[in-house]
Amino acid sequence: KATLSLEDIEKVVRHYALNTPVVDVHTHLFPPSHSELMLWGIDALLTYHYLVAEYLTTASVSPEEFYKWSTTKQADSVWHHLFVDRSPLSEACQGVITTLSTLGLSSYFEKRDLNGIREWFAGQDPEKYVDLVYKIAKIRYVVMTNIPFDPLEAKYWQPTPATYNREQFRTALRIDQVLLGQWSSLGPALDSLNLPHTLEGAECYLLHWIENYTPEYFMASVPSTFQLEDISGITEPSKIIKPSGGLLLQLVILPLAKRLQLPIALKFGAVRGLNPRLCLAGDGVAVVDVSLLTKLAKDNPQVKFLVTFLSRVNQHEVTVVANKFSNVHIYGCWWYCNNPSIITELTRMRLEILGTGFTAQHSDARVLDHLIYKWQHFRTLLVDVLMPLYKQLQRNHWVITESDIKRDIERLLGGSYDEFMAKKIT
Ligand code: REL
Ligand code: ZN
Repeated sequence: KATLSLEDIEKVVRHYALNTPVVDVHTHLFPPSHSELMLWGIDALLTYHYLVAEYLTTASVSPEEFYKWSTTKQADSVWHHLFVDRSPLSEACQGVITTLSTLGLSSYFEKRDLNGIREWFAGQDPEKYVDLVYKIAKIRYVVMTNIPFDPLEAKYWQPTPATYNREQFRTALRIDQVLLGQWSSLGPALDSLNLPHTLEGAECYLLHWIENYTPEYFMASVPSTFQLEDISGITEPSKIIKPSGGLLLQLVILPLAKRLQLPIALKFGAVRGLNPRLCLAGDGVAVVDVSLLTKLAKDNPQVKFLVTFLSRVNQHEVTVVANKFSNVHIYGCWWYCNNPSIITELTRMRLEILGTGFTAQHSDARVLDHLIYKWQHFRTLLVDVLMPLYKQLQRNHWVITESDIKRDIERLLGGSYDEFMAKKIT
């Protein structure tokens, strides 16, 4: 084997980091078959909740007033306030600029011509636009977030699922309401299938949706108030009416996950409605107790946990947990951690502790076009994170070949996820 020179290492790392097709393990995207649920184009980009939050903290308009406006008016105001009256420096603003520029629309920048940009998007066909975005962002497939409790979504799945390209979009069964023990949502959902408000009813409901979606995994945001229950004294679980989120996790979700070999993706650290006036844009972040994950992983060695944490403060501790439990797999730099400075730090730290045994990024895209900037920004940072590691190996005479680098980067961008999902655990 001939080792690569330092210069060649740089070229090869850049080539594979920028071009390897990715698995996007968590998004909020929908295919064109799901009509109004599929968000794409400039107005959806400008009204992304990251930008809305940035806008509302300095514009002299109340959230209540803003949310009464049409999407076009909201987008106009965000554009003027964040892109015309000031430079688009934040990561969310940079994302819009990277996306437009990559799509070849930078000729509209000089005049800050939002309507020109709108006209370009109006000329796109949704189906073809999905193919174009996947090609630009080099996406193998994305995993959606499918919420059965949401009637707007459910209508695209029942009585039979809409037809869409299943090679581009995979499903995930989102169960936040279950972990919250939110019976105001669970009750009507179970009623729709004539099921009792019990553990058994919840299990039947979930099995129904597992059959409908064939999901990759269960996913839930773990509420900051979440607590495991002491189940040792429970003798007649079937008699419990409206069980808590803890009981639902321990007595329904975990056993199902084990029986069906369906991993559970847990997201820790979101504080919903930190400022409720901001609606979707109002969620915050909190440092959480990582020992909950450790306990789950230790007590359920036959259940696979995909995990991501929102607080930067929790990252080092959870990386060590992932280094101890083969049933724990870290994915992505989530939301408030999806900023270049934090991505660089997190990815380097994870590589130093886990090697390539994690999934380096997910986009969390809500708007199809987000795939373009979220992956482009990440890929560029990945080059800078990997280079010093390969250089050090090279300086120490470790032979590095192109296929080594290709293999490592493939793992970070989806291969490790595939391996984790496929492996047998005991
Ligand atoms: O899936 C989640 O819980 C979060 O990623 C979302 O709630 C959040 O709004 C998302 O847009 C963040 O990137
Ligand atoms: Zn998300």
